[in-house]
Amino acid sequence: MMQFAWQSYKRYAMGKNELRPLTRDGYEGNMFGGLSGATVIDSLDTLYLMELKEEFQEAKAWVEESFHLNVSGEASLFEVNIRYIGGLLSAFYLTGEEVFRIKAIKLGEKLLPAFDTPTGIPKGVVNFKSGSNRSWGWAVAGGSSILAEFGSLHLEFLHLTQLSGNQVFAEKVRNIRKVLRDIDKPFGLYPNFLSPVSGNWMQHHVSVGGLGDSFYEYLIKSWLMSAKTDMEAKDMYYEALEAIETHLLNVSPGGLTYIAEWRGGILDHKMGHLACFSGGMIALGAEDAKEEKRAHYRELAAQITKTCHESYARSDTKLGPEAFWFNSGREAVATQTSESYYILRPEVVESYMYLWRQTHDPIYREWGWEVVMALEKYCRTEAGFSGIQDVYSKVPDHDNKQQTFFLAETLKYLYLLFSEDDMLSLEDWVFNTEAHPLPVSHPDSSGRGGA
Ligand code: DMJ
Repeated sequence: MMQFAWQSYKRYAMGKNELRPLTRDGYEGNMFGGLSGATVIDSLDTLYLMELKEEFQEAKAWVEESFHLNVSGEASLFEVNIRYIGGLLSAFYLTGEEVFRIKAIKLGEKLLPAFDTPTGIPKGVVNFKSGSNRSWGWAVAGGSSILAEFGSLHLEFLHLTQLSGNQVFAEKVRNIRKVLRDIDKPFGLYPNFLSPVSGNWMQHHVSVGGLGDSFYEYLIKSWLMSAKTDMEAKDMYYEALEAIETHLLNVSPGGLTYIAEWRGGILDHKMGHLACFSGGMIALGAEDAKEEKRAHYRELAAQITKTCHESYARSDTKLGPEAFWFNSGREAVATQTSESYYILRPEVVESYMYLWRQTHDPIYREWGWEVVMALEKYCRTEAGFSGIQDVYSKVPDHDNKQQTFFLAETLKYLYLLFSEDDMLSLEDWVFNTEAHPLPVSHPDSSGRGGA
């Protein structure tokens, strides 16, 4: 599947950000500030791991010859960080090739103007030409930074400092941590919108899905990546998880455990596909919890992952919708056609991978295989893989996009699900939120991971 996805991209869209398989052309999108080749950078480590050597060399050659950083558009700080910086860092740690290290650092420097705000909380958008920054227009009247965005820089920025010797990257993310640690949190919860000017929350919307998700993930992973020395990250993670459990966690009448969304105390009884990463996160964090909580977190992780599997199993295609609800007697299904699409997202197979590593219960490989079969049946087209508009229709209406995270994450997590545990051991690696592996900073480590 990876070979087919890569070769289709190479044939029709090499150097563009993403392949459009129906129209057989490339697409640049508007998130990357004029940078190209997002699929190349996002695919490097997956190709390398799968020992697709020729394909990896093609990707590497493109980075060496054609990946230019002298671009001048507006970029998403978050997306450039998780996809480009994350992809380049992993490629460096896996191969030791300098080109990846150098380009990661240069690109990191281009992101720094996003942090020029009164609080040091970065704005979401950075202009590569002028060095100005701004918030997304849709984020509480254009005045907010997004928790999942400014909260998902920590892993990559610490590695940028380690590989460049430049402390500025680490200082930026330590300051974000300090602001978040010191601020009052309603019921211990972290709302999704924060003003980078005043440092106050802008709206009391809390979600473990979109807008919030990877902030929580980066707390537990910061702890793990620090070889379990970053106590602050550890404490913030378990405190946040307790608040989520108290205020957002629910069990449906049919017995399905889910994490709802919280709006100033009122719950939306829905879970986004994005929130399904949380089964894996809770499993990953279970072993370092207080002893009396460990078994509980293992069980919670399994129950949430089971619910996410139900959202797949209850569709006609056996792929899950973008969001699913628990109300009016309907459970784990989308209630509007506008939420019925599947865009090749990874979160559910990501959780299967973590739960497999933790339990070795064969059910997770069975569920992963169901996804493989469904992808082959409904998402494979003649010229690459595509998302679909409606998981409840057996006649696929393709969305004409082979998302870069399909190659970075979905196919990588599926591959790891069917690999031995020492393939990127969780003792030695953490995955950034785009599934790019970064080495744990063991006290005796040389600074390079080695595969
Ligand atoms: C990816 O870019 C990352 O996993 C991000 O954290 C959330 N959205 C997509 C995949 O769904």
